[in-house]
Amino acid sequence: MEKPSRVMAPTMLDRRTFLRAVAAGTGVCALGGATYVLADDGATRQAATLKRPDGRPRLPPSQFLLQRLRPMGGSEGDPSAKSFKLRVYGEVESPFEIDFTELLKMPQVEQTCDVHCVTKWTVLDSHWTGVRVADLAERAKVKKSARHVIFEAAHGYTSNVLLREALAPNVLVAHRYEGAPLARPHGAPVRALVPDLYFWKSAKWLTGIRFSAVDQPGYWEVRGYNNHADPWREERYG
Ligand SMILES: Nc1nc2c(c(=O)[nH]1)N[C@H]1C(S)=C(S)[C@@H](COP(=O)(O)O)O[C@H]1N2
Ligand SMILES: [Mo]
Repeated sequence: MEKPSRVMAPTMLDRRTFLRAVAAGTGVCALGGATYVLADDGATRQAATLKRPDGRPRLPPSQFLLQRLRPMGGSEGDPSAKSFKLRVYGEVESPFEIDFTELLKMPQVEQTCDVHCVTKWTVLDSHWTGVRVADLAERAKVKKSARHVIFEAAHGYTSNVLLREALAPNVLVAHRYEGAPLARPHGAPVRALVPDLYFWKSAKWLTGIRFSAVDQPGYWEVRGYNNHADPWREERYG
């Protein structure tokens, strides 16, 4: 069988829509029961007709569907929850460090959201558990002067997000994906999750959250990628 390039779960679309997408294509094959590979872009086109509650299309321009996250690599950090420490600091009144046990004692959010990689794959309805960056910010007492959040990860990887956007309720420090502890390639034990920006903003193997008055373009942002990274505006490159 060919390597699947476009895969999706039929449960994401209603049955009629799914069958219409299949009919428009040249073939479908079952992969492990619940997964289908579409030979054409029918399903992706159908997904593009879905809308978010905020009116934006579920599928941002030029994206296609995958069923699960594709591991995109990067320099892995220590995956052990036991040695995990997250530093929350910078433009705050009460900087702190939190270990994994303490992180689990903070309010836990379970959420379903879509993620969009700049390499053009999208995963709809991914399930995550984690702690809101907004709750960590409140605990640190972020100063009025703060405007940016810098996510810091193993081996110097960073990503920058506007404070206003990092405080959105769907921005998490995530430790579970699809009902299981985060797997190592996806950032174990803890990653950032910023669903409404291209996925490179979602730093894996997270070590710190730094609040800042000034912007500091991150790893990809200084290598030609867009500083903001809004998938609906196709902010791919700088
Ligand atoms: N620490 C770290 N985080 C990272 C990266 C990385 O190289 N290092 N890559 C980013 C990019 S470019 C993407 S698309 C996503 C991929 O996440 P995934 O491998 O879980 O699919 O992680 C982001 N977070
Ligand atoms: Mo990426």
